[in-house]
Amino acid sequence: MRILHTSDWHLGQHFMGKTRLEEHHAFLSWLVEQVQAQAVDAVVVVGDVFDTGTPPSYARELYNDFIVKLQQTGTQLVILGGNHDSVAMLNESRNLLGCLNVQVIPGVMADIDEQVIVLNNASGAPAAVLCAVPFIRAREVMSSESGQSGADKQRSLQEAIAGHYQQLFARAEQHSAQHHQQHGQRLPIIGTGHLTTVGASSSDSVREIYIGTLDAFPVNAFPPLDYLALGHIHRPQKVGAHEHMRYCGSPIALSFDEIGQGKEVLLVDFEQQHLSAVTPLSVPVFQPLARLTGNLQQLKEAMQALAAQHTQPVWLEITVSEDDYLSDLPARVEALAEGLPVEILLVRRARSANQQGLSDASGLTLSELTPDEVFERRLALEELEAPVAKALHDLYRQLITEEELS
Ligand SMILES: [Mn+2]
Repeated sequence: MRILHTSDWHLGQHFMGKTRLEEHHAFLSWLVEQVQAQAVDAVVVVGDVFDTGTPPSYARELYNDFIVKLQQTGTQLVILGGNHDSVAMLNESRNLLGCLNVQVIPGVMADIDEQVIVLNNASGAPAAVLCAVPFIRAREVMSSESGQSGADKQRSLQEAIAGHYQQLFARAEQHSAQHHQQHGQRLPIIGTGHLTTVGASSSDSVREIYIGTLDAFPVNAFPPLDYLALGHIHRPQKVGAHEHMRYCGSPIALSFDEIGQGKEVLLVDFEQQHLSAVTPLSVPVFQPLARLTGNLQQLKEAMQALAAQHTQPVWLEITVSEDDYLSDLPARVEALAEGLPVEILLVRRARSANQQGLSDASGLTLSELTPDEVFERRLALEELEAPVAKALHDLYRQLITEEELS
């Protein structure tokens, strides 16, 4: 039995004025080829299929076309909702896709038996049970108790999520035991999740981690699954040192800080009833990205070096040092790129990090700052004593957490 574990496609992502359509199209074509070449029995997509709850038509078309192509290979597909996905939007085509060997779990289901899915091998025989857990919204698993502090809410949510896993796991064990009675062999139990667990590291494009939706779900609160397919974190990694608890990561770099992460999907094999191997498959780089830092002269040389290494245009994030006081900096940087196969998506000033104020003489724009940085900068404009500043900072965190949990 071979599963392909992937997540965090973010179809329809708008990236500093660029569309990812070409990359996503290339990735999904590659994925269908791999499914055939690697004899995959089931594909599991662990959330953030789309970048927003209202994806553009071309992104929906990519999704639909992928499903049609995969269906032609006879491979079972399970789609889970992530925090970027709209439950309602994924739900629209759920029944329709059910006719195409696709199970869509947009959110926690009213009938949780629908989240226990039997996965079949190539010959159509049951080979694994999936506890299909999407991104969990607090209101789906707990009733709001007013008066609870942010920390209490966090704890209640954690307990509710753990309870949800236990419920599904108990049902999956029944399936497995029944199979054992009939065929003398239990079925491996696979779980999914779209959340942060302790030990996982993050990146810029996973903003929720910094502002704390669910800080981190403890690894030991998961039931004893044979394999746990995780999504949400874009860097592929094991959780702790556990071979069987994995983030597959996003298939394309979704922010400049994801450059060089080695994007992959995971082939997960079960022999008899046990996990036998997890094999990463490297996803080709369909659009090269690079980050360059230096003064104007150094940047010019770095751009020329990059141009010599790549045949297709490289998307650049530029940080200018030394020369960053120049008021016509963007134009000067653009001029450096003239005639070279590079496209500059973002120009930063090295000194901006030390400068105060929301917008300042350097012309630093809001788009170069994260929401947290905006708050910190605004706070820095006030002359506050340290305890007051800290209290305001804590209140801000708490507000953000409560907003995310409500
Ligand atoms: Mn996510």
